[in-house]
Amino acid sequence: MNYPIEHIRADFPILAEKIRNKPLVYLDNAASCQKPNAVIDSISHLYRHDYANIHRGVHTLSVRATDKFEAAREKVRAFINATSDKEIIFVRGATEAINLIAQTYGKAHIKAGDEIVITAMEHHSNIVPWQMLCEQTGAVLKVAPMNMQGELIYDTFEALLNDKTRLVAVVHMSNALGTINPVKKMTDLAHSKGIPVMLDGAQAIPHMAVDVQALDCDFYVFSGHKLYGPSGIGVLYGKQALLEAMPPYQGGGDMIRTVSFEQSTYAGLPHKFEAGTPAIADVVGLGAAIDYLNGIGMAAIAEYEAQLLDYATEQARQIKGLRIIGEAEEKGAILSFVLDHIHPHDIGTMLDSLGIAIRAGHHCAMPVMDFYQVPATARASFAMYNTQEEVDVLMGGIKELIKIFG
Ligand code: 7TS
Repeated sequence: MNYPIEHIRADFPILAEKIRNKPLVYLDNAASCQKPNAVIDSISHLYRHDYANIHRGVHTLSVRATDKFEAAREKVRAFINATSDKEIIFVRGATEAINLIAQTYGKAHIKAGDEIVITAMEHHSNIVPWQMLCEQTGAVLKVAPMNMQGELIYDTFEALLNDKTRLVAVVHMSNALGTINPVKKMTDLAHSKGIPVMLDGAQAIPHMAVDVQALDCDFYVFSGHKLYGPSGIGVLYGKQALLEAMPPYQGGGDMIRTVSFEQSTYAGLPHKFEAGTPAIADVVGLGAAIDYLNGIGMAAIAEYEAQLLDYATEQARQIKGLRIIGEAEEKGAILSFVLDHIHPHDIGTMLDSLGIAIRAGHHCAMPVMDFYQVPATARASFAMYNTQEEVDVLMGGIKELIKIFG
């Protein structure tokens, strides 16, 4: 395949950094991705030339900043193929989006005895907000199990859906295992029983083309910082009719139509859910990230990363004493593993001394660690700018570690 890897790498200035006198090998992309010049420059340009608060002023700078902000919303809409930009709500990240859904949609529709279905491979941010809602309402959280490969046990998921189920909230791609869930099939099944579906796309969005109309999900959430954009900004997509019917999340400026001491009325979508001054420059930066990704193409990125993951998996399987955690048939570019007799934190620290950044820990998925009976894993997570040579450096580092400590 003709993938412009050298051009892409040159677009990310941080990739030229030396860490401990070694070329940086950045494999912690599931935690956060690095940013291309296009994103960094768009933020700098806004602050240098076009910055003011949005939606408020009639003066030129405010109009310019508002236009750029709203243009970014349209870019997000097109990127996930939402029907209308009223369906694109800017929030702080996937975490805030899920909390928003729980505290607005959830509080309005979920009562004592109702059930919410998640899976065994959720990130804490798709567990705890639902537990909080259950505490507040008396609803019950149900967990669809997975097998040892880290795949959802579909039949059990199906059996969990009943006339008490009010919402299915499922991760599209697991951050701890890489598993890609059959979310279209799951959504169709839930809809056939009249149950709405929220998808946590925090990990999926940088790795594949996402079409919310094709998926037919009711909500889709993701963070900008895992999509080569800035941190502190994320997206809640919701079907317009659902969002219209939901009460607001936070009150304040920008989300109102009229305010008096007796009563306030709320703005229409999307502003109803965007109280206060947002992360203006970061939204513009997210728009620049989307332009950048469109220039390469999500299909090309997905194909390239699939090859990279296959290569890494093949190499890892040849290392004695290495156990891969998460071997789903459908898997994104994440390689979680443990080594005999070496704690994941020591793996992380030792690899750092070689300039290799991975994450070691529970990855905010403690129930997944419990399932595999490990305290933590080491996780190499790949992005569109990683290379086979970097995989080789990682594998060389692991082999060295085993030689010294194993
Ligand atoms: N959902 C999934 C599947 C995630 O992987 C993460 C973050 C979140 C939600 C929350 O995203 P946030 O941007 O709101 O924090 N995952 C990770 C990770 O794997 N390592 O650091 C953060």
